[in-house]
Amino acid sequence: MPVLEGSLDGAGLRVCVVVARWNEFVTRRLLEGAESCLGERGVAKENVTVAWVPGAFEVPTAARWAASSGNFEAVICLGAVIRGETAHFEYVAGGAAEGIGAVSRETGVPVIFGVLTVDNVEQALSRCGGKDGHKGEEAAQAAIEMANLRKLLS
Ligand code: INI
Repeated sequence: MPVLEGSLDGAGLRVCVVVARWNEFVTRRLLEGAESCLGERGVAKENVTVAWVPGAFEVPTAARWAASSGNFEAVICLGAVIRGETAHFEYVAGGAAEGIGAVSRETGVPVIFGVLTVDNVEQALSRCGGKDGHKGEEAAQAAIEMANLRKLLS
């Protein structure tokens, strides 16, 4: 029985990182983690494109532009939606999650969900280099693995 797994070798991959400016003090950390992980895994600096958007709600739209361009093997979506700061948390977080999933399924390009949906700032910071790991790095790793798995399966 064949068992396939995408490697974590990023050589030759072209990656677009879509990052929300809202809560930039968090999303910039997510971006730094993603960029350093991509570099460590062998993705060339010139093959990483960063696209800033206003907030998490806009992330799926830019991700679709990138995914359907044919220019990237993977798209990483980064954002931070913090419940305490918005009365429409569910709409923003849900819209981002639903939209990102839809782009990935409809284009076939791995579009990785690196949007934090948390209750407060403390939880957000602990997930971008604090005690709960680094979601930016995790998203970058998932992007490489999925891009390489796609090559094996299609
Ligand atoms: N966008 C975020 O990325 N995080 C948030 O916590 C947030 N809050 O709190 O409202 C947020 N709102 C902006 C939203 O993503 C859109 O940019 C805006 O509604 C314009 O469409």
